[in-house]
Amino acid sequence: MGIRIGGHIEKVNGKEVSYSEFVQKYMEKNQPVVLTGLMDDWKACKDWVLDNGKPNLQFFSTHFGKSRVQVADCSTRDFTDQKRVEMSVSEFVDHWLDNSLQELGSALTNQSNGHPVLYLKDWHFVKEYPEYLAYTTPLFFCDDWLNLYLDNYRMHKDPDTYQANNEISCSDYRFVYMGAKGSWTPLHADVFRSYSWSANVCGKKQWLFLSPSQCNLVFDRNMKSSVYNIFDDVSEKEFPRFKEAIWLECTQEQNEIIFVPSGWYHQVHNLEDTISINHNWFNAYNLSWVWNLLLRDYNEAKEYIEDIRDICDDFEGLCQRNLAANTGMNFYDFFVFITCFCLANLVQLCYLLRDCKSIQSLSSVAQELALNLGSVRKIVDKLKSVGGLAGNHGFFLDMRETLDDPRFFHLCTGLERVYGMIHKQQSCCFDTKKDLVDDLRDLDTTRTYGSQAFTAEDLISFIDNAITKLSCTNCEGIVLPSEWDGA
Ligand SMILES: O=C(O)CCC(=O)C(=O)O
Repeated sequence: MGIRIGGHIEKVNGKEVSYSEFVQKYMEKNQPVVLTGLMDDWKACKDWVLDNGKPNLQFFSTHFGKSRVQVADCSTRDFTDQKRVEMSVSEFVDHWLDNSLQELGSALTNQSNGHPVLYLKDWHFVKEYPEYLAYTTPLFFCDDWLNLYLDNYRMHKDPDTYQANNEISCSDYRFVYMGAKGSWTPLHADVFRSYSWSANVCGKKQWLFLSPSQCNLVFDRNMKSSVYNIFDDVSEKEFPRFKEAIWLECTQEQNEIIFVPSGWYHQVHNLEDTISINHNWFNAYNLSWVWNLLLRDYNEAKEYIEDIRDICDDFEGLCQRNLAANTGMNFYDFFVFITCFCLANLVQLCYLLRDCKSIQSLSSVAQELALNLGSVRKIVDKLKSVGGLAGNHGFFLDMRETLDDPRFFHLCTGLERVYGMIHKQQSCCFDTKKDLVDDLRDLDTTRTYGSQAFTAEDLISFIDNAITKLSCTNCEGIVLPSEWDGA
């Protein structure tokens, strides 16, 4: 029995959508959409595609052939994913070209060539070739805290498992995918329950989506494992409610970009030889998805080792280590991450409000920063309510040290550039690092509340105190998000 298709994904011309419309209709409502018209000037669309619309594989061998990449064999399974091997881009291209030739021969004799379909995935192309500007991230996807953070910091530092050669693979969530017709990606929801966008430089993809409200339907009775391939003959005994699921379908053509919202399960098939560019990201609008996943995975990690609690010296520490290994970050990593963004948003807010004389002159950037702070505060409150940082063995963010850290300065200038672009406002440009740091110091917040955020309570006090002080000096200026008090 096939799957039930309940509808298709909306397609709109990206040039006719404003940023605030995109936020309201898609990011806030967590709805998928396909955007056209946003890839006109991409170098990738010229260099990577032949006149007949096929991938220019020779270009990859010539210019990027030595890169080591992860390649999935689409006919194999490794738990929830396909088996992967590492090879060079040249080897991958040779295999692809070989296979196409044999495919042609087999088509003539009406036989399958029996070769595996390989799919190059998760290639950190931008990190590896920063000078080659293959594309520009469309404005809708620029408020990206995840990649901005990873451009400056590591998400999880574990001295036991740290490997220098792992640098690239943990470095960011900006990828290139390349696969021949027939390559595919099994059913999944994205890492950290981030948003993602995926742009077809050439080729065509079929996407099948399941909304988060129906995701329980693809799980087994124990809610432990999910269906791998929705086109398989899925066992009713194992997945009793699978047949109730109603899917949304989309055929994504060349030069179209799909926005994948948080927590939507999806399966993807390359209907033609396809190259795509793909980012994962999160920001104030989907931060709660990240937190909810972390909490769920933490509870699972804890339950898994519950029977050794009594003989464990540091049970909580072990839970957090396992959480980081399975999910890619733990509560402490997340706490340091949000504290850092909280500080960066405050720094910018201080800077903008310094010269603000009245509410009229308060920019939409400042409103956005206040909204971000409100969203972070809400999450910190949730972290507090589950006692999420109990047993914190020295994981904290020293705010004063952070303010002096060049990496933090880069993060702030990155954030400032993004909101300047989004709100089409003249970048105010922190003239010097000193400017930026002095502004927050002027607020006296780090002095009053101490400089180190160890606990969720510390961070809440810090945010509230900073906002109160800012509101006193620029009173009517800041319009706090309505849910500020009731977090
Ligand atoms: O294009 C693909 O094969 C998979 C992409 C994907 O799953 C995603 O962007 O989340």
